[in-house]
Amino acid sequence: MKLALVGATGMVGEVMLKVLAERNFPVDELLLVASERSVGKEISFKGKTISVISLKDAVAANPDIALFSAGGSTSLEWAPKFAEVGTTVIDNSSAWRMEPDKKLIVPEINAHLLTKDDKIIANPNCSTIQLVMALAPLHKKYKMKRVVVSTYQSVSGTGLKAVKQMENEMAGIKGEMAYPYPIHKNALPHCDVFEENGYTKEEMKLAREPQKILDDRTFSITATAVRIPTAGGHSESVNVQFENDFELGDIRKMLHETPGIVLQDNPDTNTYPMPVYAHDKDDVFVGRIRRDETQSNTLNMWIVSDNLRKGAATNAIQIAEYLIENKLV
Ligand code: A2P
Ligand code: 11C
Repeated sequence: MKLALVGATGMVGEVMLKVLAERNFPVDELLLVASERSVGKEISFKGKTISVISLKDAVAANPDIALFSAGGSTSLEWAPKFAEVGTTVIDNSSAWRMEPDKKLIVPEINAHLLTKDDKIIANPNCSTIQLVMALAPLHKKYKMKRVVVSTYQSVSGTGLKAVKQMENEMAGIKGEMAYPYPIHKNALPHCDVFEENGYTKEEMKLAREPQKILDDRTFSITATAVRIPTAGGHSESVNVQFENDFELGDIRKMLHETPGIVLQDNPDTNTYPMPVYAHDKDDVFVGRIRRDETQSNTLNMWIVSDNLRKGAATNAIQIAEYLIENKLV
C-alpha cells in the first residue's frame, strides 16, 4: 500500500499522521506532500524521517490512495491528475462534495456505496459529520421532518492562524488576525464567508450535505454557525422534529448502541458532552437529550466531536480502511 498525504504540513495533515500511526494503518510507503515551499522539509512518522515532496512527484509515484487536505483549489486542480494515474483520492475539502457523480461518505452510514470506480471520494465538512452520525440512526426509525442546528465551533476549524489569534489575544499579544474581530471573550456568528442568501457557507454545508449523505431530500435543515474561543472540538445544539413519535429511553438506547457514538447524558451527575472531553478522541458524543415540550415528536440534543479527528482526519482514514478491507483499491 502506497499512501500519499497531500497537505502533510497542515493542521489536518498533522492529525492524519497521528491517526495513521495510532490505528496502525497498513502502509508500506508513505509519501508526504505539500506546497513547493515545504519540499525537502523533514517530518517524522513512526520513528522514520520522511522528506516532503511536490504534488508533481507524488503523481509520478503513482500511489494507491491519496488523502487530500490542502484546500479546495489544490483538490480541484490535482485530484483529477491523481485519479488519472489510478490513485483513489479521499478529499477533505469542499471542492467535490456536492458534485452529483462524487460520493460523500461517512463510513458508518454509507460506505457500502463505494466501488472500485470511485476515484475521487469526498469527506464531508466537520460540523456535518458529527451531526449526521447522531441523526442517521434516529432518521431511520422515526423519519426526520426538520432540523434546527446552532453550532459552537472551535477555532481549529479555521486553521493555524486562528488558533494563533486566540492564543495571542489570551496572552495580550498583538498579532495577525484570522477573524474580522477578536475571538477571545467573544462569539462570532460567522463561520466561513457569507453567501447571497445571508447564510454563511458553513451554514449552507450543514443544510445540504446531510441530505446527500442520508440520500433523502424530504427533510430540511436550517443552521446558524458560530465561532467560539475553544480549540478542542465543535459543539452543536440540535432540535429535530420527526414524523413519528418516540420514547426518550429508546432514543438513548439507540444512540448508545450506535458504533462511533458515545452517550454522555445524566443531568444528576452533570454528565454531558464538552470539547475538553471530546478533544483528541474519535467518537461523537451526544447528551442533553430531552423532549421539546413546545412541539410534538420533537427532540433536543447536544452533540460534540473533535473536528480535526472524526470531523476530518479519522473519517478520511476510515474511508481508506474500508477501501482496503473491501479490496476496492
Ligand atoms: P505548505 O505547508 O507547504 O503551505 P492548513 O490548512 O493548516 O493551512 O494546511 C494546508 C496544507 O495544504 C499544508 O500542508 C500546505 O502546505 C498545503 N498546501 C497549501 N497550498 C498548497 C498547494 N498549492 N500545493 C500543495 N500543497 C498545498
Ligand atoms: C470550520 N468546518 O470549522 C470548517 C472547517 O469545508 O472542510 C472545514 C471546512 C470544510 O470552519
